[in-house]
Amino acid sequence: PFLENVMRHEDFIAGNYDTSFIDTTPELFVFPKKKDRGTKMLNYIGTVTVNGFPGVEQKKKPVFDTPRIPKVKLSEKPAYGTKQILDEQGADGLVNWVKEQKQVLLTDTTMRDAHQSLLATRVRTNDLIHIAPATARLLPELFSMEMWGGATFDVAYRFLKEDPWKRLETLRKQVPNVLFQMLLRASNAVGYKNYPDNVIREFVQQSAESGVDVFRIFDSLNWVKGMEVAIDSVRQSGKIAEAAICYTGDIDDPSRAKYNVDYYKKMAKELEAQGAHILGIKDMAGLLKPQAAYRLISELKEAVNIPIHLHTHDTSGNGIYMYTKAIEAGVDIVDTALSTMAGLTSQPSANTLRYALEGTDRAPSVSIDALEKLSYYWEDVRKYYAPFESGMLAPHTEIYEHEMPGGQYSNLQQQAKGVGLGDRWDEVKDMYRRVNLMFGDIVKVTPSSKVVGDMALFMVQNDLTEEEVLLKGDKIDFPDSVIELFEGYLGQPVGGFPEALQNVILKGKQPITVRPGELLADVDFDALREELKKEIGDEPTDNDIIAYALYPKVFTDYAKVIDQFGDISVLDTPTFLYGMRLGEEKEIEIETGKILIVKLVSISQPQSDGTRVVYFELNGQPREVVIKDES
Ligand code: 3PY
Ligand code: ZN
Repeated sequence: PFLENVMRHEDFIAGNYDTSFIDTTPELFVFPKKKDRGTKMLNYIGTVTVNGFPGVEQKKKPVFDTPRIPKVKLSEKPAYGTKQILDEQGADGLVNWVKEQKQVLLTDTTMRDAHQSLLATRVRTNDLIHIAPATARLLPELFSMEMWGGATFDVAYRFLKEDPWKRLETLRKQVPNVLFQMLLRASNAVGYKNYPDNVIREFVQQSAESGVDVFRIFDSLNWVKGMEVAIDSVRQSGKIAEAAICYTGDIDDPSRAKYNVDYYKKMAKELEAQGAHILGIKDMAGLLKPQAAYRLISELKEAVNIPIHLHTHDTSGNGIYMYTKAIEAGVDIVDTALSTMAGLTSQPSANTLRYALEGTDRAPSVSIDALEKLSYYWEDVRKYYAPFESGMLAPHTEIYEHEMPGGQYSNLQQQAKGVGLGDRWDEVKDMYRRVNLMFGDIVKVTPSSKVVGDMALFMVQNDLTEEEVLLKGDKIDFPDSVIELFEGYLGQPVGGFPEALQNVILKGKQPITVRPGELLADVDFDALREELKKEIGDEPTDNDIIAYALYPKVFTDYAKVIDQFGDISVLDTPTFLYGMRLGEEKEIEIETGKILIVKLVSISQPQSDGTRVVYFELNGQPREVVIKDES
């Protein structure tokens, strides 16, 4: 850089210098902070090659087959679909269209819940955009594609170092014909705590503008009051408000009478009155059994006038049987994943359900050939993410006992390992069940499920029983999340909190019973813009500001990584997770038409300061980067 500064200096170019030039021209030593994109990219590849990727223990890069992308005519526009119905006829027009369908409609969750549940949410935008154009052309009959929300927002910034808004906008361009669906945790947005009302409104508005059409809104305690702002914001945006009931317990088990059919019918009517366009039944752990599904759906169809959309996880292996009973009872839409991303803690397989319904008058009109071809792609891509698989190999019927949501299982297992309880995982699962009962039998879904998990770990770690918690509680420092739950900051559970336990946990603090949003001051977005601008040294976009409002530290950490390495979302996943092999050559398209050809030539032994020199060829020219070896 020094020589470059000299060559570019206007006095040097003008020949206006003598032997004192270097001593009298201090700006020659001011090197540009921003490195070029090529160098940044080599720095990333060097870093991940030398030090690996968090959560990927194997450092040697495996050889992967090229994913099989089905051949489609990209010159032909994707067929007319639900997106056009919404755009042309509005939310009510779309709802009427759903009601007119004889067939059961399908939502494909492959791009969100399936990988959230199987692969710790790690699937990158790069793998989605390679299959999106084919998906739009092969599955135009889908009701929707769930491809955003839940944990994808946080994980994109935190672990994948990519912008979730760009994912949404890019996919939207590629899939102009099928509704896009997201999971919204009501007042918790896509986070783990309640946010001020204006943050929820702004988040919904920006999501709608960027491409989300269907918002599945749920409250982690089934507290309808906590869903009001989110439902209203979605209605204001002109999009579809799918208000969901989280299914817990067992309507056919008299010992769980709190969550009986009447409880669900009452909540369904409340959500319809709140303005829900569609009623979601969110069976986040996969607890709804086949006969119960028939009964629940039959009674809900009587109770409300809006379409019913059923979601489940196939952990028990009963998913397809349960869906066929729900479909017999008249459910309008069900959530499925492409077969190679389905089953176990993910959704039931679309391919399997398609065959199961053959010959019935409710068979979905999706093409089996299309489902199979798209499944090949995911079979190949899933292998990239093997380090993030949970290790669950077969159905777990014990789900009916511990009731842990599909998306939580592998996370809590990791958390347990992290605190040294890896070999006591069976105890943790059983404690999860006991903590739920101790908490008064609550709904367990993000974020309430996380609190139950935190408490279960805490009790196993400290060898505590329920009785001991009550007896010695005044001397126990409970986890923060547990205190917040009992303070009412996640809302109110049906029937309230068990009082004796609440007193022990709160130690004299007064719980709230109003909507937390009523107590939280609105966020000043102008002030936030200024604050963020100072933090990242650049003008933030509106998307950046709302992301910063939701996840301040996660967002600024992400911004730092982008400053250091540039846009690494353009890398193929094997290179992103494993770096490069010696001698390997890669073409990296950093923007349309601009390609870097990178070859890894060699890596030096560690030097005395603990760094290694990584030698590359970049577009045929030798380049080297110095990487600190963290091992
Ligand atoms: C989420 O909130 O991310 C979930 O998937 C809950 O089931
Ligand atoms: Zn789910």
